[in-house]
Amino acid sequence: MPTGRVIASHSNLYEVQAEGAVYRCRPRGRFKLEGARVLAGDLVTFRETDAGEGYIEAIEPRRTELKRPPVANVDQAVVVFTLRQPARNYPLVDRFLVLAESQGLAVTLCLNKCDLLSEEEVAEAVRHYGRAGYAVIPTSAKRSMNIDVLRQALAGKVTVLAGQSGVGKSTLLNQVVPGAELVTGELSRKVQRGIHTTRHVRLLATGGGLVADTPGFTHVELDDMPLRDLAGYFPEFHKYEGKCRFAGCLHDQEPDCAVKEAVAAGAIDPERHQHYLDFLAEAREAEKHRF
Ligand SMILES: Nc1nc2c(ncn2[C@@H]2O[C@H](COP(=O)(O)OP(=O)(O)O)[C@@H](O)[C@H]2O)c(=O)[nH]1
Ligand SMILES: [Mg+2]
Ligand SMILES: [Zn+2]
Repeated sequence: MPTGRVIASHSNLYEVQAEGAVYRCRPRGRFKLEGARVLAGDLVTFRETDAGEGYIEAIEPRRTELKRPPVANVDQAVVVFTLRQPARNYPLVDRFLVLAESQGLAVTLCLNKCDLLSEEEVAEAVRHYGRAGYAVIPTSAKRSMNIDVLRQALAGKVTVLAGQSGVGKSTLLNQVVPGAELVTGELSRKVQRGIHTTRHVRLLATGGGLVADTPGFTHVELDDMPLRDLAGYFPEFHKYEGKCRFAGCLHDQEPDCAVKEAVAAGAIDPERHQHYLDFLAEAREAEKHRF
């Protein structure tokens, strides 16, 4: 039986891409009994019944599984941000980064709307996140700047774009994937408010890779995040792991904390550490209400 990749999910109908052709497939009835659901991004075995149609017989084990949007086997998140229209919002950028890290995704940042920013502002943002261990691709969808660089970053991988509404995710994707024809701007916001489109996910093909046409992590609360895991989602903290006086140090009020010493010495950015503390407080609060 042929194998393929689910590139789109509708209510109970899936598009499976295999060797350049697309098959419209329904899942086997027993999936429902077993509580299994086919997701966009799944690698599946299917049986062709009619020309271009078939049944999904088996789902391969998933490497990763995102809830919002529901996509399997995502390799990376590209977190898109800007500094104007909408204004700089690093607390939110860091939240997207933590969500992506907690899902085990590789992360690249994309600083869009560079046409609205000075060279110094772009350099500062690249340096800020570079110090935290992230690559930052400066783009302007409006001026078609560095679209090829972004396209290269997506090649051969399954990617979701994440980021605040209005930063230009759909506009960027329209440039990266010619013919994508995603709705952008005010109109897209109206459509989003009106209907729930999250169950309909489509992966767009680009350079042997796939990119989700719905934004990742639309739900940005850190509800279920265990306190102790949070520091692990800040890559620049990693090299201080195990160097604090107390085992299990949360890098908050504890004395002789290697992370806080690194902040004081200028090796870790204080704003990033502050956002870590903010998220920690939020996770503490959520933990209280869990029992
Ligand atoms: N100046 C400028 N505007 C942009 C750029 N990219 C997108 N926009 C505009 O920003 C608005 C929001 O874009 P959209 O792609 O819908 O953002 P999304 O919510 O992240 O998908 C639209 O009016 C776009 O035309 C850019 O690089 N420069
Ligand atoms: Mg959009
Ligand atoms: Zn510590």
